[in-house]
Amino acid sequence: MVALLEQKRVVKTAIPGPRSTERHAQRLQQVPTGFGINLPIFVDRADGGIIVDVDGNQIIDLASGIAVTSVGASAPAVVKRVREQAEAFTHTCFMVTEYQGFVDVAARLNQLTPGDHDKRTALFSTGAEALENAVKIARSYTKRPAVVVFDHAYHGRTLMTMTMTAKQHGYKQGFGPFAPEVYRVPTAHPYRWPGGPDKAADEAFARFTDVVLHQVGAENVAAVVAEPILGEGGFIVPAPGFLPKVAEFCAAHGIVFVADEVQAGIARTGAWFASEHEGIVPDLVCSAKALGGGLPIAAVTGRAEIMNAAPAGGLGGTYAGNPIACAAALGALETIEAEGLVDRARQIGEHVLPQLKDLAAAHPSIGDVRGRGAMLAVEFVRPGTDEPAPEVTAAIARHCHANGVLVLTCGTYGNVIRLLPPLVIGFDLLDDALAVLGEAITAAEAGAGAT
Ligand code: PLZ
Repeated sequence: MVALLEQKRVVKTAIPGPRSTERHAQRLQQVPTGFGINLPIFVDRADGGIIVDVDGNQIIDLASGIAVTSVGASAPAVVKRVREQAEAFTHTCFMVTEYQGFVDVAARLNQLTPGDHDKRTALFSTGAEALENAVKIARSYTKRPAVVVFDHAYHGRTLMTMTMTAKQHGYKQGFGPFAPEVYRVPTAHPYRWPGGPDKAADEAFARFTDVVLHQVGAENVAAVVAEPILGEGGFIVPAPGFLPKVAEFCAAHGIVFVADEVQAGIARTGAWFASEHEGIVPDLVCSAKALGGGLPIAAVTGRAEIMNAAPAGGLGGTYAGNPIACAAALGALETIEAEGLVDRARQIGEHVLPQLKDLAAAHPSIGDVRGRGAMLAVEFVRPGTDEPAPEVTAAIARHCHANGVLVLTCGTYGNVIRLLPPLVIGFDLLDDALAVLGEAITAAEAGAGAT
């Protein structure tokens, strides 16, 4: 992996610096405030583990544009294929005339997703669109209306996926009424399960079956939609055994089990798909984000008989599987294979998780550290309790940002720092970023103690 940019953290100005600050002020005159902003810096270039802003700061990227640029933000194979495709043609609409890239991406996903049954793949542009279509397909196949989702779930910002998303503030407030026939059940959250982590899988599954059988009626459920690791909701790894049982229950009741692998899929967790860690073979898999290596593309992949249930003309979209996005996806998948990035994600986890555990041992504000591969998180609480500490978390993120490390927060309670580095990042950069994170935690704990 040859990064074009110098892979080194360099803080030249305050972050955000004067140029970014000026441009941000212009943005506020042009763009609605409904778009949030994590770190208001304007980006000049990005590659490997480094983002260069317009003030010349070199910032360590622990966000990857929310798990998108796993192969780096300008991976050569992506750039080359995108350039060649743009020169050949930019668009035809796959429903108007056909092109090879769409079929090639579908074939790759049919092969890479869990299970060796006969599969089909439908391509779209965004993760939310993939989830919307998974629900449409499941309803067509089962001829049932209901969709079951989990606490802490995030599935998107469109009407259906916003309804399926758990967290109100930041995603749903003021945007209702929501779509009907969406039912929510607890997820087996080991850290926050009232009966403790050992009981989480069995008790959450008991609650799931109770709701599905007695409140909804299994015969009315088209799909159960689950993130194998919950992303925006707090990087929650469900207690082992919970999701396999849910998938088994779905199979027994003719319910389509949909894995939302939009954030966790495509090598991020040290497997091509996070479902693999528990041997789950979902009926449908939604992927997006890292699939496109930075260009917008999303997919629903699944059992041929389910995928083919939607009537002809029932699926599509003007830009669904756009040729340039397909070229980028082929470049991203090629890069993941050529550079061994599935293994690399696992190695990142093996390298970083012990360091996060050391931080947890040293810092009373850390309640939990968790994750798989390069999808890792630290949850902050008031010392000695499990009460969320979102303001401490925000202070830690601010400190990291000011010192040239881009981290993102997440979680239903806003008290989780998540680490989503590009998989091509060097270990030296990761270690540097973790040192900054450690300093940030020390400073925030001192600040919290002082107030
Ligand atoms: N499913 C599991 O993580 C997108 C959201 C950013 P889109 N997550 C980032 C924000 O605040 O808007 C996501 C996800 C999971 C679906 C989606 C939706 O994917 O490509 O953002 O539509």
